[in-house]
Amino acid sequence: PKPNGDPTAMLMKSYACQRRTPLKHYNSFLTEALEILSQNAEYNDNEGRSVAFRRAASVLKALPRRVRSMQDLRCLPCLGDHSQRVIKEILEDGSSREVESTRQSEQYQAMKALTGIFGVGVRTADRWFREGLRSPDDLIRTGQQLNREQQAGVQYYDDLQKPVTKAEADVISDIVEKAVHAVLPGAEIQLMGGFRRGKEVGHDVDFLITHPEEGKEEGLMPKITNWLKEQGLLLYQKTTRNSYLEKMDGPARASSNMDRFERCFSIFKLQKSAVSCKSSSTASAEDVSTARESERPGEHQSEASGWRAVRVDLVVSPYSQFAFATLGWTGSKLFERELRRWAGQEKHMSLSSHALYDSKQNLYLRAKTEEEIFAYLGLEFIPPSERNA
Ligand code: DCP
Ligand code: MG
Repeated sequence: PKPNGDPTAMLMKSYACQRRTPLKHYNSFLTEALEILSQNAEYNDNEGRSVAFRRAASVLKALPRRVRSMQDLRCLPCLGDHSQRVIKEILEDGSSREVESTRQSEQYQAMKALTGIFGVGVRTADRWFREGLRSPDDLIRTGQQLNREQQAGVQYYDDLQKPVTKAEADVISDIVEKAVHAVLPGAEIQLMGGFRRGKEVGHDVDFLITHPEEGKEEGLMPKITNWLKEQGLLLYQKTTRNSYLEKMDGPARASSNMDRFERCFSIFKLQKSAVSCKSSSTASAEDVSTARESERPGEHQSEASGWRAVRVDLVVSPYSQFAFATLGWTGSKLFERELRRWAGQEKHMSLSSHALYDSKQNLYLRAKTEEEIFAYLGLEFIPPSERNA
């Protein structure tokens, strides 16, 4: 279709990694609705449908103005019939019946509560839902078998539901930096994920760690976690070893989106007194008054103590893979997915958090910076703050 002189439509590229998507945009009233349908599709194990709704939402996030009529959507990519129907209904009636009934549905609410537990994925949550379980309380009440991760997830459920603020992330950055430098001077630490994209809150705090002398980073994680444990800063941790081998994991497996770095999934014990007054304004009276309607036995009662639990992910990367790891751990998840799709479909390359492989030339493309990777991919460089696709 011809763009008809509408500059917005003309400029809207179809891959999210070709566009600038700021954190704050004009169409949350539409994107939140589409993302509920996306989430619900994910709960129903329908990945294709889930991605379609997420792509539609992402296009609206990149628009420079609020959508007021269906005319505004002319020539925009990624808006399927279903998404358009939902948008039309919201524009005309203020809300979509499908979205509202999904939001209220027992399945959606239970899946949200159950997958909200650290260590619980869609499959496990779905099995529990079919068995009649609806919440963390139900798991305890019925004495469900839980692994160590899920036990921690239930124990710290309320704390881990609360968004982590930037001020809290900064305090944790200082702690991680101190820990890493105590065990390996010269190591470099970078804040990743949503906070690198400029988010003010997150569900966890992500860090990438490396050392300019390749090899020095080997076996680093156990040293970091031991230091943290000795200081009494860790409530839970599970470290998985680096299992990346270029020969085996490169071109053949680069489409798998699980990376193979040495990685630590942890729960930090964060002293509230350590978080500066910047954040005390965000810990409002509301939090306190709405807290504790259902107290779980054995659960940490955050309001009564001087600390809270915070999910922290630590990743160690060899220096030669650091640029790829940085790109892969900055997100958003959709932006990452679109980068890999662009590489494969448009460039005959495979991109992972470890490497970029060019299938035409049969070689690995080395990079020291994110900018170089965008250049190899033939993409304009998009800074982290505009990767909020
Ligand atoms: N990531 C990925 N694949 C994984 C895990 C993470 O590509 N299996 C990337 C994309 C994410 C980033 O790492 O943006 C961090 O993951 P999070 O789940 O922490 O996502 P965010 O940090 O973006 O969001 P939040 O603010 O909810 O933590
Ligand atoms: Mg994160």
